[in-house]
Amino acid sequence: MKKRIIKKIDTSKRNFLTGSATLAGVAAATSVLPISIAKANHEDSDPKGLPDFIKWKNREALIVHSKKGIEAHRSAIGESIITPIRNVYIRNNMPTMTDAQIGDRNKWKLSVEGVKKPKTFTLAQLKKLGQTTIATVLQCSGNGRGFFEHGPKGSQWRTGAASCILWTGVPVKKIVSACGGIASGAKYMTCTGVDAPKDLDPKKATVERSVPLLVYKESILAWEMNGVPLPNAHGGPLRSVPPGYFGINNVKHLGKLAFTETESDVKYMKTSYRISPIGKKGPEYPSCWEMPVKSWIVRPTDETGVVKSGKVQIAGVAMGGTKKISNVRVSIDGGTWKKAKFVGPYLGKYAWRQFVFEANLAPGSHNLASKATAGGDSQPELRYENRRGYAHNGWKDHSVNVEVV
Ligand SMILES: Nc1nc2c(c(=O)[nH]1)N[C@H]1C(S)=C(S)[C@@H](COP(=O)(O)O)O[C@H]1N2
Ligand SMILES: [Mo]
Repeated sequence: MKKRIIKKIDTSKRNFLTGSATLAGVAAATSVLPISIAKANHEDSDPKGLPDFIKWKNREALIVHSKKGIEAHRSAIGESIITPIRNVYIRNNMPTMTDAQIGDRNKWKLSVEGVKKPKTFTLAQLKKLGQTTIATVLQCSGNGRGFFEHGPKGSQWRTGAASCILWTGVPVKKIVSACGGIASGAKYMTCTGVDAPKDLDPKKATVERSVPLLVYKESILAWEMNGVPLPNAHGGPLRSVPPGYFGINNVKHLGKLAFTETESDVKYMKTSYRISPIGKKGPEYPSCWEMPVKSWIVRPTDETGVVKSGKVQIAGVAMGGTKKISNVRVSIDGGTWKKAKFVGPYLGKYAWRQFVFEANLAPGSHNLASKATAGGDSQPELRYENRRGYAHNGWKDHSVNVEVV
């Protein structure tokens, strides 16, 4: 096993603020406190630098799979409940919109359709309708894909295409009432991003996602993330947040909110993000919607350095998707389970819950695993094999092996 080096980040070096950082990006970057995290062994696994549009992010915390897929190291997401923006993963189907494309943020337009009185709002007008703050887990449907053995296409995420975010924005309910209510016959809330480059076929490039209608009651359209204006890279100036639903349904650069009788027929709804058996695909398979219960250990891991025998704090995060987490159990021997303690604040059922289990570890190899329960569902031992490696919540693959000395 490779030894990882712990390194204190020198926050006096503000050179991440140069380059193409946007105003919101700068705000995001400077809003975090100095932290100490594990430095990856970049030599073999991770030689790439950060792409220009996220130069302000925390290079030490991230694994760069490609320009469109950047995840956080296991030890870089969960030490405090809210994930610092500089450590939050990026998944782009389409390129992040630039300041020039976005223009004046307050004049950003959102059209609302499938309501009694369709309207177009500017962001400034939306801000006058109401505001709230919610904590949710943002997680890519493919988080954990790297554990599948059949080699599914896409970023080989392990645990780090996930984060816990505080979003501020307007409840969709408020928009609905400002538009006289939902038109009759609607069965879905459909959100459309306007990031697709104009020269591409809109049916193939538009990120448009439908979720079951009632999700609107809990959803917000957010313009702030962890207390700063939503950075372009995370979908600024406006993004939909349907709590408990996989990342893809959290549409960035939101230009349209519609209540529709049918699901969108764009590729990203119809055929992509469908959980199908290996070798099969098509719109008849379930969409990546609600996230299943899941947990994983963030410390100790093989990234956090040498573990000394004796009392060890095993810490992790647990999420219930749309359900409240009821308990987390930890095993230090790959099979016997004991209850872990919840620590940190309860930020509502859509946030994740930090847990700690105090173990007595003898020298030698240990397999540390966690298993969460929410709304009566417990994590399965094994992954559900599927073509694109979606929705992995099996506890075994997510366990960690540590060497105790
Ligand atoms: N408009 C738009 N929305 C989008 C995407 C995109 O490319 N364009 N990517 C989706 C995917 S697959 C995920 S996992 C999340 C990633 O959000 P993040 O990059 O802010 O972490 O945004 C989703 N919303
Ligand atoms: Mo995703």
